[in-house]
Amino acid sequence: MAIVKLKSKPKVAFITGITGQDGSYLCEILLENGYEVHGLVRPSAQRQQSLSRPLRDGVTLHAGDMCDLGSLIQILSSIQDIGEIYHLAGQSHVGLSFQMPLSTSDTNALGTLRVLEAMRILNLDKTTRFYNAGTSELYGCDMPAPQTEETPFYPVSPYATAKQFQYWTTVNFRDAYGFHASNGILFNHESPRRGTTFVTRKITSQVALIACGLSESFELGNLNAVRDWGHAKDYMRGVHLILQQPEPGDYILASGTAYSVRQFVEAAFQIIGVNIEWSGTGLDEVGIDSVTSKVRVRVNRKYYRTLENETLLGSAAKAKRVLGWQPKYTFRALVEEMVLSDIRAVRSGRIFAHTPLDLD
Ligand code: G4F
Repeated sequence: MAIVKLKSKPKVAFITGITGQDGSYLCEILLENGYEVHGLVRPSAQRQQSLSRPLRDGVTLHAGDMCDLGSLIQILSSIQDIGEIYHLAGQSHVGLSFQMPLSTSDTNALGTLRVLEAMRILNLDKTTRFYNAGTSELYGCDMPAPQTEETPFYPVSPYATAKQFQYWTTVNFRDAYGFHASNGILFNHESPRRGTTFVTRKITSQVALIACGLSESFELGNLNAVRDWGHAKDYMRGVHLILQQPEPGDYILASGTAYSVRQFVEAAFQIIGVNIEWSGTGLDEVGIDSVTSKVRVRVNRKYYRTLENETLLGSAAKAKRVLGWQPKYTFRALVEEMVLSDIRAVRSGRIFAHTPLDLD
C-alpha cells in the first residue's frame, strides 16, 4: 500500500524591523526552518535594499509604520494563519534618544502597544505568539553583576524608559488578556551587519580603513564603558527558541563576559597586527600604535552620553536551562569576523572614509 505523505503547512511569522541587523538574521533562521516570512518596512526605508535578493524572494514585505495603527491592522489582517510575531522595530540608538525622546517613545513604546492592540482588535490573542525586543538598557547604573531576570530596572535614557514601557506592556497583555507574549532582554549583540553608529561597528569599520591606508585615526567617547557583547546570529536563535516554548516568559540573552570599549579597540587592532598602547587620561587619552607611534584613537566629548550606563553584564542562566540556548561565538571570533568583513567591504568600495555624524 502506497503511503501518501501530507505536506504540513508552513508556520507563518511576521517580523517588524526585518531590514535591521536582527531582523535579517532572524529572517534567515525562520526561512531555514521552513517558515513563510512576512516583514514590515517603512515605505521610505531604503534599507530594505539590505535584504539580499535571494532572501527577499522568500519573504513578503509590507509597507507600514509603527506609528500608524491603521496600517498595522491592515497588514496583520491580510496575512493568513499568522502564528508568530517578532517585534524588533524601533529607534535603537541610545545616544540619539536623548535628542529625540518624543519620537523614540512614540515609535518604541507606543509602537509596541499599537502592535499588541492590533492583535487584540483582530482576535489574534489565542492564535498568535508575540515576542518583544527588550534590552539590557533596562538596568540602571551600579546594579549588581551579573544582571538576571530578577535584577530591578532603573532606565537611564529616554530609549530605556520607552523600553521599560514596552517590557511591562508585554507582561500586561500576557497577564490581563492571556496573550502568549514574551520579552527577550538582550545584551549588546553585534555583527558585520551592525550599523556604523554603534561603537563596535564604528571601531571595526575605522580599523579596516586604517588597515587599507585610507584613514589615519578616529574618535570615540567613553572608553571605560563596559558591555557584554555577543553575536546577533546567536541571539536571534535564542529569540526563535523563546517563542517555541509552550508558556510565555521573559529571558535574558547574554554572553556572560564583559569588555570595555578600550578592550574592544585593542582586540580590533590585534586582528590587523597592531598593538595599541594608551597614554593620557580622560579627554586627553590617546591610543597609539606601539611600533609606529602613530596616534590611532582620540577621545571626543561629543560622543559621550548625557547619562551613561557604565557597566552591563548579563547572566543567561535561565535561557540556558529552559531554552537550551548556548551562544557559539566567542568575543574574539566576533571581533575577527567584523574586522575581516569590514576590510573586504573597504576593498570592494562599500565603505569609504567619511565625516562621522556627531552621534556615531
Ligand atoms: O554601541 P552603543 O551605541 O550601544 P548601546 O548604547 O550599549 O546600546 C545598544 O545595545 C543595547 C543592548 O542590547 C540596545 F538596547 C540598544 O538598542 C543598542 O543596540 O554604545 C556602547 C557603549 C556605550 O557605553 C557608549 O557610550 O559604547 C560607548 N561609546 C564610546 N564611544 C560609544 C562611542 N558609542 C557610540 N555609539 N559611539 C562612540 O563613539
